[in-house]
Amino acid sequence: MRVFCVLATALVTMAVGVSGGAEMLDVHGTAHAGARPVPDAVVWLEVSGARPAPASPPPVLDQRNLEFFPHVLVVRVGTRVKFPNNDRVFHNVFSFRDGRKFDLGVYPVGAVKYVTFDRAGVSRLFCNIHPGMAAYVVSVDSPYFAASDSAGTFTLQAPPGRYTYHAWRAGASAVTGSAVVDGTSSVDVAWP
Ligand SMILES: [Cu+2]
Repeated sequence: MRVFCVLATALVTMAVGVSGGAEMLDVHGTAHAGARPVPDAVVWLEVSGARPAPASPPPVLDQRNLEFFPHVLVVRVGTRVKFPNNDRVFHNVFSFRDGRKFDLGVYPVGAVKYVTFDRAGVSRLFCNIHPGMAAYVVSVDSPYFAASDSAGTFTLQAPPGRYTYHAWRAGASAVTGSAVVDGTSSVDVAWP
């Protein structure tokens, strides 16, 4: 019984977090293209005058087994992203086309480098040693965002209200729509 109470309290705390005095609710959603689920879709809620990102451990875009992980990382504008080499071989990370342009050079196993994504946009990342390595960093001008999992589902946290959402996925046009955050409504993100 005691274990159950502790667990129940933990679940409630997770579902209704408090951030800077504003109540935050979970919003669940699915991303799909026709009937097919879309993994690695990025969804964010439009806000004006959002407060600066709180200090937190930097999100990680890892290098291991000759891959970047995650394949798609979504961060808020101004976020410093950590790029460790946790593989068994040298890697390089560069982005030259869109978004944040940089080249971290070739670096050895165990080394860590950082990039701050200071503007909204999509950065395409590659390794100049391994042509098969590719990833995206999507930086959004909102504190309320999520990326979909392999089943196309996602959960983001936001204060209650009505929002416009934006959604991105690789190789398709961005879509937009309305989202209600009330603790029960879900968000359906659909590409044709
Ligand atoms: Cu590489």
